[in-house]
Amino acid sequence: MEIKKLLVIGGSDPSGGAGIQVDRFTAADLGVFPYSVLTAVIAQNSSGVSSIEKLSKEIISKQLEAVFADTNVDAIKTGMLASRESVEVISNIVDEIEVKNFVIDPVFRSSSGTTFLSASAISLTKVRLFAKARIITPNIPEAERLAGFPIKDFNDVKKAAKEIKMFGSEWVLIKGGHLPGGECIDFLFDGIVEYKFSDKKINKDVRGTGCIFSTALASQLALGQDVPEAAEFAKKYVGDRIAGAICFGKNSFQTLPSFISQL
Ligand code: PXL
Repeated sequence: MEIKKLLVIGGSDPSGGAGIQVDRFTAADLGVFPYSVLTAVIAQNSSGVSSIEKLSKEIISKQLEAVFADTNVDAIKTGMLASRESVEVISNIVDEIEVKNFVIDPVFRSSSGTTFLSASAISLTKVRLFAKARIITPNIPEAERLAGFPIKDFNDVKKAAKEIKMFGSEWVLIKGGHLPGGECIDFLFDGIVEYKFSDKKINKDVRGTGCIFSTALASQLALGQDVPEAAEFAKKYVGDRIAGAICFGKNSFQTLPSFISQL
């Protein structure tokens, strides 16, 4: 059997609730081998972020070179990009290797609200990275930032998806979890076809759900599924992780991969 490979690029969370650690768990849980390149080291736990050290352009570049000197990957997923410099380095490598399944989770803040990406780095991400992506997966606050207007209901979600699609990605998926109501409705759009994926909202303070969702989606793309199938799968998978999340720390809940949990 051929093993599929996913490269995740993002920040480190020592508590394993978000970032690279949860990305690696997720890919492995879905039978995909995870490569990982760090953009930042973050001191954080279930109560929040206490410190961030962004890695230099040079070491990010060297990590990418080290991975690609050995192997090709079937998909790349980016999470926290940390700086303008890392956006540039990643943009260059994506041009060189021409990966088909490039998934961008536009992480601007931590789950607890700490800023992860400056306004100028967000602008650069839009211009340099989005057009190379197979899919980008903003949540509601990220979609508001990208579209430039507030999102109050599902109609606004559709308008925002159209706006964000203009940056040139093949697909846009807006995660609806931050909207009011008992349902969490995700909207997937390729410029023509619209898909809606709906699930019951679970009221639990769980970190890293966006990381899990985008990594599950990228893993399914690496395994050969098409985008709507992969998005539907990822929603169900992250729903199970939220349902099975437990409290290890003092505040937010911790997700567990299915090889540890019963779900
Ligand atoms: O969930 C977004 C995210 C991404 N990457 C890292 C994080 C978080 C949220 O806290 O810590 C490293």
